[in-house]
Amino acid sequence: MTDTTDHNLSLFHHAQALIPGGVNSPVRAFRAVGGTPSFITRGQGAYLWDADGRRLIDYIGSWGPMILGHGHPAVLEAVHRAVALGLSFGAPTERESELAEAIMRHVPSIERLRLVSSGTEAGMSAIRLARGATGRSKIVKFNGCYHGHADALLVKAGSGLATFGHATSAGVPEVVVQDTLVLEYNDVAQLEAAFALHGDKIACVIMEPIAGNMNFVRASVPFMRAARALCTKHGALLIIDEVMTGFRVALGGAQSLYAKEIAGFQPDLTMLGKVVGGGMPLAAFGGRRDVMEQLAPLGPVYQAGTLSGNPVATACGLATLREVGKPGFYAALAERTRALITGLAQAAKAEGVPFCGDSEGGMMGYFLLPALPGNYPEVLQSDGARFNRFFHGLLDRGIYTAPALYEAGFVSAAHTGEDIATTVAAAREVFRELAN
Ligand code: HOZ
Repeated sequence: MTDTTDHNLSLFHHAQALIPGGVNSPVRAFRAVGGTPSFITRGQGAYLWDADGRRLIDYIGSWGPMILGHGHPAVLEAVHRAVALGLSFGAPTERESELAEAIMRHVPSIERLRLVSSGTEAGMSAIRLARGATGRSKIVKFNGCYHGHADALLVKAGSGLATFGHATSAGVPEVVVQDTLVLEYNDVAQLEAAFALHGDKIACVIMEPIAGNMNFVRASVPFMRAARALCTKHGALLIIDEVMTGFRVALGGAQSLYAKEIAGFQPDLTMLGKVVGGGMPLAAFGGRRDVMEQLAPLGPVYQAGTLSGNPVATACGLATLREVGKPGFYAALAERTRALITGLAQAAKAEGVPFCGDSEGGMMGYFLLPALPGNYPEVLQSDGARFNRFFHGLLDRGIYTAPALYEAGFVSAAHTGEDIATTVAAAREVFRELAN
C-alpha cells in the first residue's frame, strides 16, 4: 500500500478534525481502498502534484470535467478576464445565452436549456420538471446508475453508496422513494413489465447512457431503443443523464452515438455537467421546448439558483467547449484512451491476470474480470481486494486513478503517448505482483 507521507497525513488528520471524514465528497476519503488520500496542491496538463511534491499522472480529471487537462491557457485566460469583471451578479448576462447556444449547436435534442451549479441540481430539477409536466409521480431509474444525491434518486445509486455498502442513504424517508422504481440496467423485459404495470403513472425514465458510477457499463442499443419506445408509447419522458458523458465521449454526447444506431433517437430531457463547466461549478438540464417551458417563470414548475449561470463558470465552460469543438479533437482523444485500455489489457494478459476494459472518447473503465459486465450485479463479481492492490500499486508508481472500483476513469487531451506508455509499464509491474 502507498506509504503515507508526512504532509498528506498531517493534512488529512487536520481535515478530519474539521470536516466529516476529512473530505467534502465521500469517495475522496480512500475508505474503500485504504490509506491516506493525496492532498493536491496544483495541476498542470495531465499531472497533479500532491502535498509532498509527488507528481501524479491524473486519470480522475476532477471526476470528468478536465477534458483539456489542468490549466489550459485558453481556459485560464477566459476565466481571468471574467474574474476581472465581477464574480457574481445574480442577474442575466450575455454569456449565459452564448453557452446555451454552444451546447444546443452540438446537442440538437436540447431546444431550451437552464444552467444550474451541479449535476445533483440538474437531476433534481429534471425529475421535478418531468413530474410537473406529465402530472405523474413514478420515476424509473436503474440499479447502479447515479444521478446526484437528490432524495428520490438516492436508491441503488452505484459508486457513492456502493463504496460504503448501502443501497439507500439514511435520511431518505420511505415516502420519498416509494415512487422510485429501480430496475436492472440493460434488462428490456423488466422495463417492459414495469410499463405494463405502471405505464400511465410513470413520469420519466432516467438513465446514464454509459453508466459511470458502476465503473463503465454501456446501455445496449436494444435497451436504449426499448426505453425510448416505451416512454413514447406511454407518455413518459426519457431523461438521459449526460453529466459524465456529455462533451466527454463525443461532441454530441452519448446520445449522438445512439442516434447513429436508432433512427430518430432523441431523449426528451438531457442532464449535463462536468465538461460543460470546464472545472467550475456549472451544470445544465434541457430538452423539448414544450417541456422546458413548464419551468417558472413561464410555467408552474419552480426551480432557481443564486449562482446559476455564474459569469466566471460560464466563461470557463464556454472556453472549454470552444476547444473541444475543434476538428479532430474527439478522434485524437478516443485514440489515446483506446491506446491506454489496449495497453493495459496486453500487460494483464502477459502477466496472466484477468482483465477487460472499454472506452468511448475520453471516458474509460476496466475490471479485473474476464468479460465486461452489463449490469450492477455483474460488476459486483469484481474482487474488491484485488482492485485495491492494483489501485495502490499504481499510486505507488505515480499513477492517480479513482479510489473505488465503481468509478469510471478519464483521459484528457493533455495526456501524451509517453504518459500512456509510463502508465502501461507501471501497470505491468503491478499485474506481475497480483499474479504472484
Ligand atoms: N460523484 C463523484 C463520483 N462519481 C464524486 C465526486 C467527487 O468526489 O469529487
